[in-house]
Amino acid sequence: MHKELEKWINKCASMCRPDAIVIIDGQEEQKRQLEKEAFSTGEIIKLNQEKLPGCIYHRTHPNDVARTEHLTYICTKKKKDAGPNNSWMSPGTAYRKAKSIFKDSMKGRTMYVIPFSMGPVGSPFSRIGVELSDSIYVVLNMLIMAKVGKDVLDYLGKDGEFTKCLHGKADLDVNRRLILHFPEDNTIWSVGSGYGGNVLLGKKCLSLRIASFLAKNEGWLAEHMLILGIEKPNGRIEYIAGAFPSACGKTNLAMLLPPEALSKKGYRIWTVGDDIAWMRVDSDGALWAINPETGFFGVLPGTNWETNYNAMMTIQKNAIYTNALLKPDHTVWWEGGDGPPPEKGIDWMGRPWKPGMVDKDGKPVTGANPNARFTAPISQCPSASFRLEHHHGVPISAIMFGGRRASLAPLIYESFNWQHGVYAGATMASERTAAQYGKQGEVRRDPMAMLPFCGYNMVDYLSHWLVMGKKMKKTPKIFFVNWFRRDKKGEFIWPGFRENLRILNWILDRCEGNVEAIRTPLGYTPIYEDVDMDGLDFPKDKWAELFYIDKDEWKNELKERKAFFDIFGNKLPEELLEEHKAFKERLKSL
Ligand code: GTP
Ligand code: SPV
Ligand code: MN
Repeated sequence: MHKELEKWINKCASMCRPDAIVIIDGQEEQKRQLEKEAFSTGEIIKLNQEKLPGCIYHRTHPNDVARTEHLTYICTKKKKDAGPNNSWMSPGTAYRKAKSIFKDSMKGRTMYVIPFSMGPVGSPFSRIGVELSDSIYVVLNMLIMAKVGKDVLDYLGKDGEFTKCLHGKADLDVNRRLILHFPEDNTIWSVGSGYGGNVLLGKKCLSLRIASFLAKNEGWLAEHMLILGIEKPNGRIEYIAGAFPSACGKTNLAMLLPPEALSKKGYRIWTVGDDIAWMRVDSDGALWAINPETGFFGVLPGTNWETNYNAMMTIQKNAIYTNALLKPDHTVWWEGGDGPPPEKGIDWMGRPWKPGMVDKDGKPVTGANPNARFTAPISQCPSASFRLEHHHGVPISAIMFGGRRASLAPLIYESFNWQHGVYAGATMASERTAAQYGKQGEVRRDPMAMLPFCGYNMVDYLSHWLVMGKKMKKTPKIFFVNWFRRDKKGEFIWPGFRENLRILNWILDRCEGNVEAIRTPLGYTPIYEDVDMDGLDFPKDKWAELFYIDKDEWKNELKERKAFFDIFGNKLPEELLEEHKAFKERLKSL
């Protein structure tokens, strides 16, 4: 066995004092055994096996339903290495605080050892981690989300490098919850939570926070991005990566079903990933990306056969449903799901529920939590790409940045060049969603959708993006999208979802030099006639509404951008200030 791994497991065990230690082998039999055990304790509920074969249900603690960004820390020796946007704790303090919570916390429980690979085992793109956890729910999720088991241990050999990931539920007390990252030690400690991104440590913690730190040092990119392939009627497949903040449409876009008129022409979508992209400049000088995950951890509310057919297909079997409404027939429902609400059920907090219920303030009580999620294997998605196992992933033709803005930002614009595109990404802002605790709807700056996920100083991250552009022979074009602009009545102007393919198609046309565009102060925007509207009745005046540039609003936006940049003092790369000034000038001429 791997000496360092053994030593580390023993060290953690002597702190947490589990009754037993079990190594997860990745085999079906062990999985079934663990499920059985979790059914008997009530940790997990078996769903209707006729209607949802292989599916299970779980509720997290009511105070533990989304990532807790305010309890998430980057623990570098020097505070400045975490930067002004991260919560920071010194490694000494962090280990000490967490130790006092971890101490004896696994008494009466089992510690599971989960060896996992993010990315195909053996690919130079991949990274190995080992998660120790006292939660069967975590084990079952990890089995879907990453490559788990004996193969990984074999690959690790006697002295392979791995990220040390320790997770314990402890007593699920929010006051004793810490999500700690030690990039300099290649270590993650998470305690006091049982929810998704806080505890599936291969996901945000390793694949974004730790990986972004490694990527900066090693010259690659770890990003909060979906990856999809668009197959054109001529058979060519071009790949696009896109960064949108949490609950802003990555999963939906990644597995989009082409609108009928386009599908008849031969358009197809191939899903590579819905949340994370690791990208490198490959031997050909182009940017290539892998999705390090093997599963989706997607938002349930709003997902139905109409909005996301492929997701619905994916979750009909072998899926984990978290914090949904449990129906009497042991199937599940959520707000914005299919069909009318059931007459009754048990809500995400375990209470009897009926449609129309209101709380003491008169607000509707939802059956599912707004951040209820499904976990399911990508391989079950009808649009799963055939390149998922490729060690170098897919070549990226274009990058999209996007946010949720009710006004201001147009449906799409193309940046003038890489540097301008980095500026567009750096100044991204979006309305807060249920994926994170905090005031919903509030606009916050979220550069490249990485604000909660960058494992080092954001200003160094932005510089790194500029440097990466110089490393490529040909940089992908960078676009900015906003599916969420609203009209005066508060309705979304653009129908979104599958119709977004029309915009993706324009992106490819621009990459291939097939169409001209309108030069605006923001960047290039599409000529209405160049967008394939076959089968969609979307009149030109509504289109104009989507692209209206409100000068006063933008003036205010400029001020907010400047205030955000000021956080970084004189550290901000000169290039971004240049872009900011140039943009200001262009706006004046409007
Ligand atoms: P994370 O998993 O948190 O990273 O989220 P995500 O970026 O994958 O978001 P997801 O695709 O799950 O979408 C979140 C919400 O946005 C859902 O409620 C969707 O219904 C809604 N949504 C997605 N795409 C569109 C769109 O094109 N238009 C509109 N109006 N809503 C959308
Ligand atoms: C997100 O919030 O961006 C997610 C869900 O993808 S979680 O895994 O909880 O971070
Ligand atoms: Mn995400």
